[in-house]
Amino acid sequence: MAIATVLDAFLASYDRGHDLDGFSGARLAARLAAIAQIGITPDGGSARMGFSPQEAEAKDLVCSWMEEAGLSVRSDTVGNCFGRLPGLDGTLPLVMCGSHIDTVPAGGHFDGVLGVLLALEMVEMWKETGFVPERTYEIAIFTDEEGTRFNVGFVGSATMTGALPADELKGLSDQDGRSFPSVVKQAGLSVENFPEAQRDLSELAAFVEVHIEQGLVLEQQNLPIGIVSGICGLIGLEITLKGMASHAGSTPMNYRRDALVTAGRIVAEISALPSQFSTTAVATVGQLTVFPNGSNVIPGEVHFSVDIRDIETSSLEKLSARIVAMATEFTDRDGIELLCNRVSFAPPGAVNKQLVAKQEEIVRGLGIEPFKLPSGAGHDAMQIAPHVPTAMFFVRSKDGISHNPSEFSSLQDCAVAARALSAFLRTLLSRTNEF
Ligand code: HGY
Ligand code: MN
Ligand code: MN
Repeated sequence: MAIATVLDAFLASYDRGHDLDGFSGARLAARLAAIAQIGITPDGGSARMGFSPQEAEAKDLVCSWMEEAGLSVRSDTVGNCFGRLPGLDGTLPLVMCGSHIDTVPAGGHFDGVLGVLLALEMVEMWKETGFVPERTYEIAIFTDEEGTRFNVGFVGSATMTGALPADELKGLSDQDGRSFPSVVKQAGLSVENFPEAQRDLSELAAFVEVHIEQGLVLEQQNLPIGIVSGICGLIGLEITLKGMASHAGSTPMNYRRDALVTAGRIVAEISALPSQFSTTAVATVGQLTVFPNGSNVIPGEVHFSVDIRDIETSSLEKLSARIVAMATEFTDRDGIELLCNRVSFAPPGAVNKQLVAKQEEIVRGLGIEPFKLPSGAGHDAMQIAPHVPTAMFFVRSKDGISHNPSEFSSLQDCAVAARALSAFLRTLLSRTNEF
């Protein structure tokens, strides 16, 4: 759907009766539309790569709203932005809530953005209802969650936790050969200063992220929101096959070392493997480039990505190992050279059981059946979960579509998510709650 359609539909079908507890559907819709305009693509999607001018512009816009709402705003050396609402007792560990606003190359308007805007909507709601938190409340906009440019995701959140040392980033280059340091330098940052963004996570009592589900489960359950029971881990591989470029016309078929034919066999087999390991395992080849990429040249070299996910580390690792073994088998048989690099790894994210129980109570209190579901998608929350009690809410995705301009969640469902998030955070922000 083109942006006007998505966002017109967003507000047009909204019943203002859902404007409860200080929530304003019109304010959320206007802000989502304003961000959607930044990096809009010809087909009405979003293109705001990490460290791009578009991501920076969108972060600046949200930071201006945070300042207008009376928050003190800062950004760290990796480009994460934080808006702080001081609590009555600043000595207590704080509660953080947030997500990301960078996108995949032709993404939608809700992935990450909804979580950031709802984190800010809390402050607006609490101003209207006179709620003052005992603990400090901090909104986070994590930079480069998608990792679109360098195929390493969660750069902002993983740098904040210390899970991603700057040295692992310095050697990266994008598809145009641009180095990571030079790209972040253009964004006004220096990878040398990234370590200063690492945070003492004992300052955080809890982390909460609201995100669109990006799947079909809540729609099938006919529920507006769900409670995330765990976040799939992921392994990223980069594979290069080297054959022999040669003339497409004069080279007999049995005399070829065609890297693309072997790559095709491997890609097809990758799609068949996950079900042999678990019902939640998935594997995707999302990027593939052919060299020299001439219609009359036998492909000499092929590069492709493999994105592997599962909720359990053991099956995730076994699937990854099987994919590498299969690729080795196929390339040996075809006389093709294989280079395989593991470029990213994020362990499965475990949410906090006590927080989940509190979420269930809150959702039930809204008259909605609490429903727990795993996240097949990765989120900044999975970087923080090993260090800080963490919880996530999901908002229903229309037709389960995401990473696509047609990504859509209804404003009604967002209003329900806002009320659940507000009630949940108000519990966490009281001094008496220890998790
Ligand atoms: O890839 C993911 O799961 C997320 O969208 N970064
Ligand atoms: Mn995403
Ligand atoms: Mn996301």
